Amino acid sequence: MPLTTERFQAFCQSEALKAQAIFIMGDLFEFWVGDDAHLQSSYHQYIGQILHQLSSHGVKLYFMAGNRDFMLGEEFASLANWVTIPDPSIVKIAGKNVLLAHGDSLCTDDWGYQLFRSFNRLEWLQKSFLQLPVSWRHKFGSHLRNNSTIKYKKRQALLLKQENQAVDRKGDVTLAACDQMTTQHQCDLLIHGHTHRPGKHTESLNGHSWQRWVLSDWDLDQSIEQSRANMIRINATGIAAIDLT
Ligand SMILES: [Mn+2]
Repeated sequence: MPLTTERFQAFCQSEALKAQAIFIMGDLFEFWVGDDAHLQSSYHQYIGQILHQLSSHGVKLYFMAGNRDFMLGEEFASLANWVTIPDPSIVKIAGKNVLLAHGDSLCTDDWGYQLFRSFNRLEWLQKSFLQLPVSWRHKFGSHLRNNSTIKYKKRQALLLKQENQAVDRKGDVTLAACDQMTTQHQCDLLIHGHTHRPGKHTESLNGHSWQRWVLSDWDLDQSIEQSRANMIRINATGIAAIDLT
């Protein structure tokens, strides 16, 4: 994704420099099958160096893993010079408590995925996986990535035809999961990505309400009409979604 990569570099060297802190909300990479498998690639080295450069200007970097790069480890973290934070996390930004989540754990209508997620987060399973040869892991990672792209494209096609409401629901967060997370963490401002449905929502369930901001994914390697990349900026004047295409 050369154009997307180029925009990310420009972002790190312009917009991001104005911030005190940057929170990367996961799925920075298409897939990650262990630091040793990626740190030999010049591409991943390069991304790490761009981030390191940004942090050397005094911008604090935080990373929350997504469903594609949850195996990102300490080696890359020290290359990028970021602090890894758990999913979800509460952070205080410009005096506001903000609940940050990648978003996949909120898609509770997709129980098949949730089952897969509960398996792949097991520490012993990850450790055994990392024992496999790098080439096997790469094959496995790209296989999963391709499957998920096919699933996503099918979902988008059905959405266009508006034929299948159930498929539509599986790709989005549920009201119940958002209610549960915001209640548990006593925070009524939730920010996540993952669903590819950028927006701002005011939602409520049983008299409890919260605000939910959704980030877009980044893909500038599509046609101009389909290009997308945004960020959410929080400062003393409030919260704003900013288009970066
Ligand atoms: Mn994701």
